[in-house]
Amino acid sequence: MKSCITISLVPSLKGGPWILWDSLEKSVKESARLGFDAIELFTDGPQAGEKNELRNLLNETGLALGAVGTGAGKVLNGLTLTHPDQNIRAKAISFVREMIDFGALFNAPAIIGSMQGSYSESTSKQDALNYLTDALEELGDHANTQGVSLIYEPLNRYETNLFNLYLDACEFIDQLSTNGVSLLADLFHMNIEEDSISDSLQKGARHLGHVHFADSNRKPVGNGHTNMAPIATTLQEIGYDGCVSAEAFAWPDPLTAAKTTIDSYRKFFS
Ligand code: LER
Ligand code: MN
Repeated sequence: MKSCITISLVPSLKGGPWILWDSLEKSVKESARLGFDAIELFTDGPQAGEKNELRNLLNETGLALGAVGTGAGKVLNGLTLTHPDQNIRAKAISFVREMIDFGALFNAPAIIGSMQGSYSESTSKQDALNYLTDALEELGDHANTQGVSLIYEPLNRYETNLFNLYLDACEFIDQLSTNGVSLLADLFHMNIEEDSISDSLQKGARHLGHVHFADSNRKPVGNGHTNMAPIATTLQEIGYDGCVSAEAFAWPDPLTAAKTTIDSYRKFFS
């Protein structure tokens, strides 16, 4: 497994669940200094920093790019893959495509979290699921051509009404034709929704592609009441070898949050 930490390059979203908020250079260097293996980037689009800055920083520090988030497509631009307006769905697909290409330059998958949207009065559940299926088929195949996977993330009930449970999302992925999509287990969302996080991870190990590492209250692991030891044991038992990526509030401040996270990672995973 790889220890990974989120870096947001979108200051207007301050207060969101990302740990480091400084410039790309400062955040990458701080992640390396603390001993993380990888970073996960949240950007406003398919670029980070100046030209070649990200590649140079990754080369210099030896860190990997673990994943790129696509949520800015929704939060900043109002796009979702299940929007009732066909034009907006098309723009959402283009945005995710560009994010896949951006991540692929560094061998990193893109994550579809809030970009999945929700069904509503103007889109039936079945229509939304059809739109999501079409988008994931197209984008999963596209990710394959770029040599990366596409990561789909079930979210808690307050953020989507499409898939809240990890195993429901597994069944949904099973019936896709593309093999380009894997799943994200966000331990914060799972703490709200699952009967047992460990059981779900065990039963759905076949699709696990990324983990968001946060405590019950979305603070860095160690500040809440999630029982992390059995979850870590399960991840080891199922042979998960991807990123354990801290997507949590920068509580009480970014540097303390980063330090708490790496300490917790070492406590549970080494
Ligand atoms: C994204 O990874 C996520 O977990 C969402 O809660 C962001 O809104
Ligand atoms: Mn997440």
